[in-house]
Amino acid sequence: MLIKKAADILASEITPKSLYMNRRAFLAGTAIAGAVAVAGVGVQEMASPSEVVQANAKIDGIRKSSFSTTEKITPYKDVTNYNNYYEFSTDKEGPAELAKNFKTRPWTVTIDGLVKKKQVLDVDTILKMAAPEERIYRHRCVEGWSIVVPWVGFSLSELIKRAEPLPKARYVEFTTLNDPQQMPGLRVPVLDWPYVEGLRMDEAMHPLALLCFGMYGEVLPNQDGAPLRIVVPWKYGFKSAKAIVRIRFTEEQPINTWNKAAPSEYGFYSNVNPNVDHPRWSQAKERRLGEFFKRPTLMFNGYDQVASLYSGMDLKKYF
Ligand SMILES: Nc1nc2c(c(=O)[nH]1)N[C@H]1C(S)=C(S)[C@@H](COP(=O)(O)O)O[C@H]1N2
Ligand SMILES: [Mo]
Repeated sequence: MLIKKAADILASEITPKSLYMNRRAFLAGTAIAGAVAVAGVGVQEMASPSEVVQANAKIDGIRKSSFSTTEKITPYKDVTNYNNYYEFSTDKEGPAELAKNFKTRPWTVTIDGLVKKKQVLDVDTILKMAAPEERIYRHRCVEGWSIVVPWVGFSLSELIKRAEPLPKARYVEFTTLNDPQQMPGLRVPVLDWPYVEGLRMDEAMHPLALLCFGMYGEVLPNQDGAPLRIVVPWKYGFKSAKAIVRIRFTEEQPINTWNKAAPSEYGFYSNVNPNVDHPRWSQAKERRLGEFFKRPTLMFNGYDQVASLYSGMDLKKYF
């Protein structure tokens, strides 16, 4: 997306000193955030020392889902070697290699904000909340490519309802891990880290919104967002945050990272919409990874069942 900007910053602005200072500020910040989280939140299920997860480990007991498309599945090697994951690299071929040794255990997710049950949950506790389903979804990147992926997970609503949001909670915010030791892209100020995304509560509660921890029958590869990510198939790919560590319930609309970076190009809603061009390119067509000819992009990426969430909204204004 902002690759040119990243290259410019890289060439001109980063000095070893500024990197060093950023890193110190980061370390101080996490120490404080950690203390606040433990003091202010009922730690119900703190990380039990979970075992290391093997890459490509099979997930047992996966059910099929009626939400799956019957379209041709994109080859695994394409989906796992062409990734947007700026915490590792702005180069799409980069994350596969750079995320190889990323540690996904122990891993906790902080649930906070406007909920009855503020808590810090071990990721393995979350994975046991509901039976895993295979959801074969179309996935459309704002940049014009798309993939069809057999994700594994369950509806995000399963987690949300257990957290018991307060009536005031109107939005859900997702935050990605911010660990520059492990994620080299975080040392480049191409985005305002950490990566933050959000959904309106009714979007997050829609059964299609997936809390995802696997693909192709196996645990998520690191470059695709292990150990836990969101997949919102009717929205452009950047709404689907990877490696999430915090789920916060808010009254105000969250400020999502890409909207902050380029508000005229990336909105909060970002529903797939062939009729609303990106300021720098058309969104009318897309290219499936591994295919040559482009195909038309469908409204809501073909997920018409979400249309009622937006009835009465001007989707050109709320892009
Ligand atoms: N934390 C984080 N999540 C992210 C991104 C990112 O850079 N960082 N990129 C987004 C974009 S632009 C896309 S298209 C999808 C890509 O997911 P995939 O690599 O599994 O295909 O992840 C999204 N989630
Ligand atoms: Mo994307």
